[in-house]
Amino acid sequence: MKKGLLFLLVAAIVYTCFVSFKPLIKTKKVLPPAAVYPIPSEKQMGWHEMEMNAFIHFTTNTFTGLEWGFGNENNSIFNPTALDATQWVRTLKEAGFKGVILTAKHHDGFCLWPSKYTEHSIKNSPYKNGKGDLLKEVSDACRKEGLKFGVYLSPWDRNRTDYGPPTYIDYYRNQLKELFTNYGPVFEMWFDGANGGNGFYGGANETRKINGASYYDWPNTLKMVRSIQPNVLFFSDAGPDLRWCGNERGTAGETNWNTISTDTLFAGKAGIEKLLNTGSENGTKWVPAEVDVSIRKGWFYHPQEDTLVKSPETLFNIYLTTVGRGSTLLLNVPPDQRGLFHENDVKSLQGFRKLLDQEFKTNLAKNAAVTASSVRGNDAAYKGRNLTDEKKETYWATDDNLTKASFEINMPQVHPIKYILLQEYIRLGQRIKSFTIDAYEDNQWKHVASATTIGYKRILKLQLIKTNKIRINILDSKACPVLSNIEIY
Ligand code: FUL
Repeated sequence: MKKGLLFLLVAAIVYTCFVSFKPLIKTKKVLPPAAVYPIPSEKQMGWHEMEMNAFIHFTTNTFTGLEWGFGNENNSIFNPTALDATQWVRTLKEAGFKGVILTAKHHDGFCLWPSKYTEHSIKNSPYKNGKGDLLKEVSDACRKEGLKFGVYLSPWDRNRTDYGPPTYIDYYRNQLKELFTNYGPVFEMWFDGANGGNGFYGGANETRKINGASYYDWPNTLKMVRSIQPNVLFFSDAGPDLRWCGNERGTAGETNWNTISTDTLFAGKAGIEKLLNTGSENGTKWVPAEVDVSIRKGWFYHPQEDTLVKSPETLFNIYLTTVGRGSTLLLNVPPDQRGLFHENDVKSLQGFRKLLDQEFKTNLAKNAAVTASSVRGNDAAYKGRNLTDEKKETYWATDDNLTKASFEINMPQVHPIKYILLQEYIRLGQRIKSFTIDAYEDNQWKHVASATTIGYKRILKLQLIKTNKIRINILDSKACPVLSNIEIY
């Protein structure tokens, strides 16, 4: 009897400790993988997620037929007759673009806002009898439609007498102050490295080259702009926030590292195109590549190019070689002399949207079962199934010592498949160096693709296959792989 009581007492104590107080007992937590530096800043992360932005090139060139205005254009030629900034922004929004970057001033020096520092501007043009302000019209339209607004202000100015001497830098900075003070938040500032040498320069009509490494004194210019708007992202050949991709054809590198060492780079430096295109595996800074490309042959509208607007299919292929290679697309759509996107451009953008919706209609991997070769600490927090839950904050990860791993997606039914989309969890750094894809078809595994980097997003187009099983083999990685998403179409 006594023994029985003792037993009951012990049982009660054990129960109390291990069952009723269970939430108080700590299970050993598996720590997330350590970041592989450098990693994106919060604002760079936001930019990655935008994926598609638009450029708008508009100035006196639209009326003269030039691509690079000489700087001696008469203000009176700038006269759009039916300008509608809302038509621009809505068309872009409907096509899926998230931000707009407007050429506030191109190389010809003509300003699309009534700058108080020059007479070479919209304020002396017939447009709205000199009362027009396109920075205001476009930034207002963007705010109304929910797109972000950015500016391009050409450092090279072929109109200015003082381009070359240091006083021009004050002029340039004064203009930046106007742009960053008067038009609301600017998400991106685009610094163009171009300098073709010759120009009007206030009547001098000569060639002026500057030292691109030192003339503009970028560090102090950026400091000044950041003191007005700390959240702006600076684009130039050399960053510091976003880099040029090295070409204007719409192709990011097939190997595309978001990392690069910028110490010896500057905007306009020759011979660095290849490096900019691929970035470098061991680069010391996170400076992702942005891909600028025009929907037309030129950056500005020219009527003779109305038949040369890129087709929806070409734009879709550009999407695959930009967003599909982990970059952001910056597609230029230039308004015509009326001040409207031309009908052909609008049609092409609509067709592009249709293609995107059609090709990426149903994600066959959504909620599919995943078997991974390894799961970090066997902890469900890092399970393979995180890859197919369509949540960007969950990810699959392996143990630290692994740089090779694989996972298999099992779909309930066999489907024809054309695209595989993968995303690394880049908040912990870009890691993967090479991977292959196999598909299970005719009772066997078949190799269907090989590639190098993934980064924010990688989309691979496959020869059409029919399968219900896909296997991703990570062959090499800078540290243990950390992937957040797979989609199959
Ligand atoms: C280049 C410029 O020279 C072109 O006119 C255009 O603005 C393009 C986006 O950048 O460097």
